Amino acid sequence: MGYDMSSKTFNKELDLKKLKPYGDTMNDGKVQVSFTLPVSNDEQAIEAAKELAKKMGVENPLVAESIAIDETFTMFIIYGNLVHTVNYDDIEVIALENDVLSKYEIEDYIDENFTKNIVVVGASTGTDAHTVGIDAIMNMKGFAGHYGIERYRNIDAYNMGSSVENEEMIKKALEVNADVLLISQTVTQKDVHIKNLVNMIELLEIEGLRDRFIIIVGGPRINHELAKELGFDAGFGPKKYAEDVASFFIKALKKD
Ligand code: B12
Repeated sequence: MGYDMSSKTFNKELDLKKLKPYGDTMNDGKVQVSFTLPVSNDEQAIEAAKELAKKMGVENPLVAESIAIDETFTMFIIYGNLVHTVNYDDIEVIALENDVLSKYEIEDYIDENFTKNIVVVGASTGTDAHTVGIDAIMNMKGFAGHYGIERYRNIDAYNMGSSVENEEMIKKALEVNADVLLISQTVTQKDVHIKNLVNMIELLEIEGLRDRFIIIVGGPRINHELAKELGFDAGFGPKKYAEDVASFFIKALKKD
């Protein structure tokens, strides 16, 4: 499956069983990769970066940028041709089936199906100090043209901010009689998010509270499959907004 630049003998027909990246010709495998090496920026470092790229399956690596971060760290941007392919037909995902309504449709749905406002408590939990994700979902002003749920007429939203301990969030949820918990996790280094999310579910289970709330997690590295695996009701990643999550929880609450 090599890429022979000189003879250009590679097959230029799209084959979903051997899917690979596209640059300007079908199956050319063009990719850009970026990483940092803990060495100084010199010829030896550039060669090491190329060798690593080749080991990743990037043929004809071109080091487009080698930038000294300081005397002993260098960041590289490399272009090349990926040799690997995937069989697209074999790819299976556990995706959330979610019929997304508009803000106004969600408000109407709540009017028609519930006798009280929906109460939502949100936070970025554990040691996580990132607030922009949870704010994007909750803040009145919204994000990227999507109003946050604080603006929804019949949702009472409590945004606790960041670095909120799981115990503290549960306490607040009980205090305001929450229906839904929204948890944001951005930092995934050393799987800290997994430990923290598992701890949240364990705490709720110990207290016999797991089924009392719809519990949803979101963040840049969160998807629905991971969320379900960890015991959450749903998971949302990038490019998801208040309408996505609210459409999910109103219907999940209706089912209960
Ligand atoms: C801003 C920022 C910070 C700010 C945060 C300020 C603040 N008030 O939030 C500060 C400077 C504090 C910071 C600190 C750190 N950061 Co930082 N930070 C970022 C940065 C640049 C942007 C993140 C962001 O705001 N994204 C915008 C939001 C809108 O996107 P989002 O979070 O994905 O949210 C969307 C979805 O994921 C989803 N979503 C998110 N949450 C939820 C929740 C629910 C319920 C739902 C439904 C959906 C949902 O909806 C949102 C809208 O679509 C990223 C790099 C980047 N460009 O992404 C690094 C980044 C996230 N940070 C990183 C790191 C490592 C750190 C530090 C550990 C650095 C350090 N060594 O100190 C610390 C950690 C501090 C801590 N204890 O948490 C890494 C994380 C790597 C990893 N995989 O773990 C990143 C990716 C940078 C990098 N490339 O290394 N950071």
